Amino acid sequence: MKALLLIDIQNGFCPGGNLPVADGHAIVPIANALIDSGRYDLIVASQDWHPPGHGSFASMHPDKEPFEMGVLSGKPQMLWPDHCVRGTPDAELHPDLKVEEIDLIQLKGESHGVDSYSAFRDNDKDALTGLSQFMKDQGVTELDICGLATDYCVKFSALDAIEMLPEATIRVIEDASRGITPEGVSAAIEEMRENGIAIISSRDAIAA
Ligand code: VGL
Ligand code: ZN
Repeated sequence: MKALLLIDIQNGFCPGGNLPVADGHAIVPIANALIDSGRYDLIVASQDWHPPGHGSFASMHPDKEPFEMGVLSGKPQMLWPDHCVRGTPDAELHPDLKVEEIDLIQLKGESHGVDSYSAFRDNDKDALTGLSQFMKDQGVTELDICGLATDYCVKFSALDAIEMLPEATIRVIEDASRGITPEGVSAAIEEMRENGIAIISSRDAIAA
């Protein structure tokens, strides 16, 4: 059972969005090619889906600016611009993404007091989204992950996948992902490799 997990391919993370990733939109045709490849039995897309005034927003922390560190529920937290507020255009999947082929949408980041980079569980590793159990129930043995952003939600989803789906091979599709900073991306790729995640290209994913 081969699955594709598309992370947060939302307007908010594309140019023009509230937390834009450079060239974020450039992955949409690649994601669509993966979707159309016929290689995947199951396609899941995650959506960052914050309530207004989410605790990860710098606007909720007096004297803090976006991209500064702050504290959320007693833990260090990178503070972000207000982004992907549920029900707003910023939170919608990119309009060109082939959503009709997506089997399941996994929302995340809905609790005020904790951020959720991973599509599998909150950052404090406490509350699960249910996606790992769903994938186990579906018998997923191979999981390819891509999307936005490589150095945050893609990385944390892949690291959780390795831990929470021990039966599955986990691969991250590098050219179908983009990151917030170049240094962050290099460090994330290294950390994922060290943890047993294969880093591949979309060409490998479609061919193999
Ligand atoms: C993300 C920062 C905040 C992501 C989500 O999708 O990588 N990054 N919320
Ligand atoms: Zn977020």
